[in-house]
Amino acid sequence: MTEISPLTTTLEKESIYLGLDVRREVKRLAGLLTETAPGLLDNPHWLAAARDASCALPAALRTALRNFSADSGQAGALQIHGLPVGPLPPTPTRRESVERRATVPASALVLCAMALGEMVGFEGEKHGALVQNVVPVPGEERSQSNAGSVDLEMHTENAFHPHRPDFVALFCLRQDVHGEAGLRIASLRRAIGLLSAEQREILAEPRFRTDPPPSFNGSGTAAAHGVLSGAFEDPDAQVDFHATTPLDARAGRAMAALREALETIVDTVYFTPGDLAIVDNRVALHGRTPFSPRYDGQDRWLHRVFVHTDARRSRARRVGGGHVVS
Ligand SMILES: O=C(O)CCC(=O)C(=O)O
Ligand SMILES: [Fe+2]
Repeated sequence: MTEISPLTTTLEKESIYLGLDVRREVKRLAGLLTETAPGLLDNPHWLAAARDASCALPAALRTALRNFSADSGQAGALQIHGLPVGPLPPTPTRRESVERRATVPASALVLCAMALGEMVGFEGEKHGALVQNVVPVPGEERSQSNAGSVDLEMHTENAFHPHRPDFVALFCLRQDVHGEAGLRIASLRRAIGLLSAEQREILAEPRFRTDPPPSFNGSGTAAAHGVLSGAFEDPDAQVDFHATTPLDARAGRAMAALREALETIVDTVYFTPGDLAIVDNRVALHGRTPFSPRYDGQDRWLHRVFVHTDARRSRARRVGGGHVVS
């Protein structure tokens, strides 16, 4: 039997509250970016300015982000409270909604994301936009996507994709009026000790398949893969409990055990506006509790971005070296 050693991770804080001076400075930097030509998030000139501005973030915030990107800790997630949001229009209700304009909240999110690595979008998802809206959409209530409002099953983001994000950042602009919607985060680092060595070995074997959603036009791998990979004592996860299929009965039982272990340690985050949650998509899964949208312009509204720590690795899948992964 393989020996299981305790994990040593170093991140001290899972949640940080920005002080007044830091808030003011982030707001000032975000404000400058709203005025930076051409004022469009997906534009390379604007992104270059945002990358520079990210380096000027207050040291306390920059340090927290840098340490988190080096080691996301037992929680595999970081929450930052107190980022600027400002006055908002009604919550969008359209499908595939994205933010293209350099607004204050989008700029604040980009400033933080750029401190972790390079932002990417996916061609098959929301037109490759870097900043996407996570909003409930009428008619999509039951969909297993972020447009739905039923329980969203725990998943690795874009689990099927060889260049799935390293980090997923979700920034709250508006919470739902009933306060029901919660982002659920489950760290594999907290769950792994609840599994037997045999279950972990099965989970690491290519006995699972994750199909891409139809919008991705068959890109990605439908080849069999392990749900766990890398270090036995601190593995990476690749699983979506809606989209991943075990290929035999023992694999199915091991996957069910993993699901139960994750449910034992899952955390639920109820946002207030200005809260940012960054999930390390390699070691933590996320999902969402059900909620009751009203489609009255006051529904829950998050911005979402994806980050790669090493953009070079996906170069063959990014046309022209841009930020959209195919
Ligand atoms: O709505 C949420 O809190 C999370 C939705 C989600 O999984 C996502 O946008 O990737
Ligand atoms: Fe997700």
